[in-house]
Amino acid sequence: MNKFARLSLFAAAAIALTACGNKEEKPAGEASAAAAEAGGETVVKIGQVSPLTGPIAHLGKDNELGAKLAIEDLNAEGVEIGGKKVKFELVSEDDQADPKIGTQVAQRLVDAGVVGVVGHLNSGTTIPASKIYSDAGLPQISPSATNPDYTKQGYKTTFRVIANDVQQGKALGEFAVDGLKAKKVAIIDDRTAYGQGLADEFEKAIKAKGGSVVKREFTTNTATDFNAILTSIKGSAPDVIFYGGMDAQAGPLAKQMQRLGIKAKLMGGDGWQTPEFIKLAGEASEGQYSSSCGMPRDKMPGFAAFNDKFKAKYNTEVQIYAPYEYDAVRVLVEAMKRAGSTDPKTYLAEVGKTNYTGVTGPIAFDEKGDIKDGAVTVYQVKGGKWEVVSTVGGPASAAAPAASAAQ
Ligand code: ABU
Repeated sequence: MNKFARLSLFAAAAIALTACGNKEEKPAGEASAAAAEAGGETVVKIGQVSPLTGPIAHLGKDNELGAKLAIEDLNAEGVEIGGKKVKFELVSEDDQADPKIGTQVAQRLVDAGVVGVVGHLNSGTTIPASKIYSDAGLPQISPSATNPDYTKQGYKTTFRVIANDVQQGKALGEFAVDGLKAKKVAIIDDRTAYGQGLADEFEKAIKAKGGSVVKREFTTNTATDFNAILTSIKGSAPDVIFYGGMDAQAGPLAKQMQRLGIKAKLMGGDGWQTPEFIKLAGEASEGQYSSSCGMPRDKMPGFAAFNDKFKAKYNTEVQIYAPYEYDAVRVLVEAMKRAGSTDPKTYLAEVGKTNYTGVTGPIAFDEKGDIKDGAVTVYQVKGGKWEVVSTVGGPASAAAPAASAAQ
């Protein structure tokens, strides 16, 4: 090989190495826009995050299946964006309901080139992860995180498709005093962003209504023995015990209340308005109250069809957030369609302009990214099933009369 040939070879190798380096250094947001082209279809990745292992894995899997169904439906329908056929791919991550793992998997999704994220499930993971998505310019829609702080951070990328805990805590507090005529309440929370935040809002509402909080106790989101707390609460003889947390704790808590002969009603929020609570609490679930941050299922325009399809495909019942997760995926894709682009830099602005009726009802966002006209529905377990008691807020057609003497 002569000197000129050796130099040419060296130059070619240097160019090739530079090209490789450029590819790896491409920012995650741009990598996502450069979605892989396969057989004339552009593959577009959407991320979802929820706890797929641990005490609330049943809820995390419910969310994941909601997203999976949306992706399957979209691919079956065939979607064109900006004149190109698009195939959607779900990239699902397990954050174990742990804030630290939540940020790690958020970064993994950014690096994987997703163009938007549906999740996380828990407020405690959704809030810290939102900075990572905001820095990457990725729209994030939570189907379930209800702590108000999520959308208060000033990010342009944060959205949620359910009512928040300011609305939920107020609705529950007012229901306890006006509906159940409770004068004395005891409050327990799991010290998570959700459980503690909701308990704080409930306490505010109780006090605003003239009720009194006779005990405030706390536990953790992995505890299963509440006997010491309940024994201390029993002495204060509350009318209602409020639990801010998830069904994995609310179930055993209800059972232990019954074993200790506590007659107070147990009340809480969307974290345990689930079939799993009834399963875990057994007969101790009967008569207890909790709420969801949405309309009753029979008032949701698409729930019946969604439920049939979900059960037929996955052979399991909807826990709680799957339809909201389904809608969240659809909201992202509708925004891409309107923008004519799957590039988050281009379609992000369209997410905020959403005006879409999904499975769960009308979805539009306020300036912070919270759903407009969010509803809160209070339920009671009757005959081993959750029955609607009353709905506050939401589209006018969804409102049900407030129960004044439900017991
Ligand atoms: N909204 C209840 C469960 C999720 C959360 O906010 O932590």
